[in-house]
Amino acid sequence: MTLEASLREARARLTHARAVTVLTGAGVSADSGIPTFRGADGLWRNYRAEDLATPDAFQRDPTLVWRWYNWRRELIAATHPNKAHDAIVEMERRYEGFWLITQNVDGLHPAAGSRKLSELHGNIWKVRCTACGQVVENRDVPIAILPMCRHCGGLLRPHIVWFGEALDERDLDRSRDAAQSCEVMLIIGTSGVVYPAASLAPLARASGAFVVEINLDPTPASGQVNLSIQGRASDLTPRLL
Ligand code: BV8
Ligand code: ZN
Repeated sequence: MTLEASLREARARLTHARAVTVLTGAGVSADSGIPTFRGADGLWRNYRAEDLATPDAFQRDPTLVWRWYNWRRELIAATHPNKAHDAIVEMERRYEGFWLITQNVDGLHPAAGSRKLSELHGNIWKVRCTACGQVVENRDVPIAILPMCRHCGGLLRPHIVWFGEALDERDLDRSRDAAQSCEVMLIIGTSGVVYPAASLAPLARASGAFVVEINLDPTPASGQVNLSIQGRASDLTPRLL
């Protein structure tokens, strides 16, 4: 099917939909200049996820982990939402039943104006106290290392879900509900390898949704969706409106 035909089919499905759910990954922020995780310019290229985005790494060397997150804060602070983020905000306005599920921690979706969203893996602009659990927003670039809790003096960590850590149950429940109740699910810019986020598209499909993937490269999900459209999220997402 040509690109034009695929976009036409996706638009037709969206026109008749009452409820739409969107799932995004790092590919939706790539055109804002934020490197993805597993692509050629991937974030993990210089670091291995296992070395840094884990509770053990933070336990072992919190300074190294905070240095890595400061590097990402500086990177992200210089970026802005792109046309893909804006198009998703427009969808939130158009559909009475709308939910956005993002795996991204860069905060570009709320910055663009998305409100009906779950940040499944947390948000780089929030910190959590390892002692009292208080979560606060902190936009220092860089954040002074090692940051301590104003409330109790405990060590602060990024409010981000690391590998081996459980996702927030409410976020997961809300996301599963949004996957099961939508007529159309858009999967945009994710390699579909990280669980449990990667289980949401099959869940939507099994619940009868028409699932559309927009991604630069084929992914393990490409064969399982109803429509797989290859291209840049910032180019294709606005063309779905
Ligand atoms: C958990 C935080 C259990 C760090 C991240 C089976 C079931 C359950 C768990 C597992 C399982 N198998 C393995 C696991 C463990 C693990 C996992 O899934 N591992 C994978 C690697 C195999 N899962 C976990 O550990 C999760 N926790 O399950 O805990 C548990 C339960 C109860 C009690 C205790 C424990 C936690 C997962 C969260 C991990 N945290 N990040 C940080 O970000 O600082 S994951 C990390 O990968 C990022 O958050 C990112 O969001 C996520 C997914 O990556 P993508 O967004 O897809 O990015 P990627 O680069 O991979 O792909 C980008 C895509 O975009 C590419 O396809 C590319 O082609 C495309 N693209 C590029 N440019 C563009 C584009 N597309 C469009 N336009 C463009 N311009
Ligand atoms: Zn505290």
